[in-house]
Amino acid sequence: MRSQLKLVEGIPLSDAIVPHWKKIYNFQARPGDVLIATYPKSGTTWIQEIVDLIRHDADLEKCQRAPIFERIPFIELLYCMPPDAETVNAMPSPRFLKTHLPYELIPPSFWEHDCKVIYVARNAKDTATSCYHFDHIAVLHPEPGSWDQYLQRFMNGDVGWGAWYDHVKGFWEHKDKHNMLYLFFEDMKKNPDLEIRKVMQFLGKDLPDATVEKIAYHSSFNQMKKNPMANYSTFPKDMMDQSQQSFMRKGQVGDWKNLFTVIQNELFEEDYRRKMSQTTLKFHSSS
Ligand code: PPS
Repeated sequence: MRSQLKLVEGIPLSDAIVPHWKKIYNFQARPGDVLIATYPKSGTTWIQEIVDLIRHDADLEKCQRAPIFERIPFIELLYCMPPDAETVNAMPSPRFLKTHLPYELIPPSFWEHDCKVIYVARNAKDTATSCYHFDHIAVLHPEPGSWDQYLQRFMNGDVGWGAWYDHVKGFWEHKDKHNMLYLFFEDMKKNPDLEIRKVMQFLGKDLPDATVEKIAYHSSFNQMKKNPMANYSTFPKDMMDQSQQSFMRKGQVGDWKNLFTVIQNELFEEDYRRKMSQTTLKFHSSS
């Protein structure tokens, strides 16, 4: 059964999440917890794998102890699929957690405890492209419809977790108020070692060059695609049907060019300029 979207504080969320919203918003973060926050399809799983590798000094056995969605649980799903809230409450500190919630909806306990937040942003057109492909296989999202219909909904923010524009700007504009590292998917592609070092430094880890190289290798697209603990192949099939298309789809910058028509691109750019005109946030590969 496909999810429908329902509004929470004006943000469309899956109707699998909405009945549990109060409990999710009241999630009790603990001092030392680290939150990975992203808009969907922006490199969440990639940064999760990097963080887990850093945390375990690139010990592969430890990093293959469980699928990524168990190692770094997704707080919005704690009341509709495993790992559940009880399991997450029993995890030793520091816990590493994932969310797609926009800045305004982050459970306040993360800010109260000054938890570290790692935000990864991906350029709008590749994000829309990845979301569109993913929505064909992910039951938690409504059917995407045609690409043209989907793109319109993306531009209107009528998609799960709301408008990309508000999401990336929300964290960007508040990053200096918090213990937050703001990264870009495109930078991670261009120079993974450099971005891995930023994460290490943020997490207070000092690892030798050889370990950084090992982390970059094992978190590369090709290695993660082959790794059942990173590629979602163990995720319930009734929630994500990878028979037609893999979760680890292409992992590229600029794949939007294979989907946007010239006219769609022009309309998108015009709308983008309006929505992003008041921010200092700039993406390197959005055109
Ligand atoms: S989710 O479901 O929102 O948590 O998805 P998320 O992990 O944020 O995003 C999935 C997209 O990220 C790509 N990906 C990677 N790209 C490059 N390198 C690595 N290691 C990597 N891991 C995941 C994945 O392929 C999805 O992007 P697309 O463009 O669809 O391929």
